[in-house]
Amino acid sequence: MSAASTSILLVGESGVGKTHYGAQLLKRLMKGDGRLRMNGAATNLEPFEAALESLNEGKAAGHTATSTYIDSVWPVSDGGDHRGEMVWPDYGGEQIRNIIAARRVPNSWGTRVREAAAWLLMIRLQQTRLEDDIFSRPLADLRGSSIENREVQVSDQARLIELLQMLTFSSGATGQRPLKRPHLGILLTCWDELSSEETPSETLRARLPMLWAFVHSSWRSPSILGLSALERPLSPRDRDMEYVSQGPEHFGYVVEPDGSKSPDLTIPIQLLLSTLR
Ligand SMILES: Nc1nc2c(ncn2[C@@H]2O[C@H](COP(=O)(O)OP(=O)(O)OP(=O)(O)O)[C@@H](O)[C@H]2O)c(=O)[nH]1
Ligand SMILES: [Mg+2]
Repeated sequence: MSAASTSILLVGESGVGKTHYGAQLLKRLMKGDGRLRMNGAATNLEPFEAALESLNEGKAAGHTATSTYIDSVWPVSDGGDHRGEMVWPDYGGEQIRNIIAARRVPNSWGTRVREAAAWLLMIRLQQTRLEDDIFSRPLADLRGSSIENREVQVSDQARLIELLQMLTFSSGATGQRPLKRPHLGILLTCWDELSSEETPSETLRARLPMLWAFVHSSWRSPSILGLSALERPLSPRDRDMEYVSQGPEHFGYVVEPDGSKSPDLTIPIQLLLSTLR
């Protein structure tokens, strides 16, 4: 099997938690006590190592600069037949926002989405606007509001659907639905902020029903998981002394599709990898 056919691309807007997940995952993969471990030399780990240093001090790391576009490629394996590569472009998430706003997929991204066998889309529900959109706003509310001055914004779920449609189009996956390739995983990040007792799929369905429906009509069995890479909020200035004394590797969990929690942060990647045969 060629390396390109088992690569997983991580996609997420700014502030969803890509860098912090990367830092936490890196440590687990190196330690190798989860379902996946590092299987060779990873490239360009600097942004993640810098974030890990902040976590070791009990602090949150900073935002990744927009221009930063470093391909960090991590070879991973489950110790058995499943081997793959995570393509972790530690880009500032504005690049994703720009793709949506400009409706243009840059060449670098075109190549990336074409080469990946699976995409892992990270969404931070707390960051998505829950305001009414045109479909949910009662018409009576519109009466009296000035049409000229009202800024019309597309809802967040419509934006995410558009992003998936653009990426699907540029990947050349224009065949019959549900799509076989690329596989899709959705990771609901910063799960600790949600205080949801439901499964990740139910939570996504309740919060972003149109996106949920789109994803289920376009992919046969998208894997939807929850993630709290840090387990609690951290400040960039004040140190969290428990983090310092216990170490960041004792924090963070994944919520599996059935709702059960596991401290093994490699599960979302391992589940996607196991579908790529
Ligand atoms: N509560 C909580 N906050 C988190 C978690 N993971 C990340 N954060 C916070 O979310 C913010 C954004 O995280 P980043 O990892 O920098 O996000 P990013 O996707 O890399 O963002 P860009 O670099 O701007 O693209 C930071 O302030 C983190 O402290 C988590 O599991 N729980
Ligand atoms: Mg970042």
